[in-house]
Amino acid sequence: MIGRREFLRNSLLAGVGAIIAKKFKPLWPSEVAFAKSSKQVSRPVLISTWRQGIAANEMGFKVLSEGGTALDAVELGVRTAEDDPKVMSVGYGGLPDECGHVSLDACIMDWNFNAGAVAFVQKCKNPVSVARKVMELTKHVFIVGEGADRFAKLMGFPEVDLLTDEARKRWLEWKRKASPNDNWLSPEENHDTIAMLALDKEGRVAGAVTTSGLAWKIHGRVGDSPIIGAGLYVDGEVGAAGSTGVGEAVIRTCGSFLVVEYMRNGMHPQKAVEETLKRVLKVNKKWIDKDPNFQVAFIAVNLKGEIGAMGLRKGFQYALYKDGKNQFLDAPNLI
Ligand code: SD4
Repeated sequence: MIGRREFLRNSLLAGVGAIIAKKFKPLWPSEVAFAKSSKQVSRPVLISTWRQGIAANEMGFKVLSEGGTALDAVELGVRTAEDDPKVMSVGYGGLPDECGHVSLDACIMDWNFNAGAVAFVQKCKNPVSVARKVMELTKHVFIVGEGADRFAKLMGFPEVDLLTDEARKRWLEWKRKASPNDNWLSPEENHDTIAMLALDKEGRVAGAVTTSGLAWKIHGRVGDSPIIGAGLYVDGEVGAAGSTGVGEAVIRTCGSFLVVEYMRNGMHPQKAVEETLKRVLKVNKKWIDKDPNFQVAFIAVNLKGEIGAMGLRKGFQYALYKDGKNQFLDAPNLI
């Protein structure tokens, strides 16, 4: 048993030690926050946008359980949506542009700032995997259009006609009703891009986004989804963020990058997505005020496994795999 005097001496020394440590080895605010709550670390975590996120998370968890990394989890996770023709806003079966052509956009990013992206892909149903090939096998980040289809073919991806009978039927109906007042921006017809983020047990974080973009868009239009910093951003020392909704609004604010920067400065992911949506609202107010369907939403995760999810308007839903449970949840909204 230690005596009172020894106890006081020890506490004094510990106090002095702490002061010296503080003086000579400053902790950054994020390190302090991490140290304070490191006991609450929860891994793995998978978070994906909209209903198709449920299947994506299931697949992502399977991949992680079989020894895959966070990167493998997001790639194979979002492919479940790309392959499903019933998901009419992603991959095969996606709704076409105003000319009846389906064009796909996707990107992927890992915890070491490696990134790959493709846009305006018209012949391959798994653009996320083509994006991963761009990331791993080339010195480029972003390949678009004919070049992206050519690259996909070279990489051995089969050529596919992406327009299903159902999507064509919907396009014909839209054309019949189309008016000169359409602004091509209303996400009413589809708002189900999948963005997926994963944090694996080892603390590696990665993300992927894949979409057929806004339905009936102008031929050649590309949104935020394949743009690193807009539709997705990952920083291995901080966390990751991804978006869904009207891409133009996200591009104008570098949305996902902003979420990650807010987290870097110590914000909880929930606060980070909220602050970013406030910025989106401020910058895009003139368009948002005019259109009650104008939706933008973000998801985010930090290295402790804390998450954020929020929509500009009511209605945004996401799937969260955490602590062994895969749940489908309603996100809060800003306005
Ligand atoms: C885009 N952000 O092309 C995509 C569309 C989307 O949910 O997310 N829909 O602008």
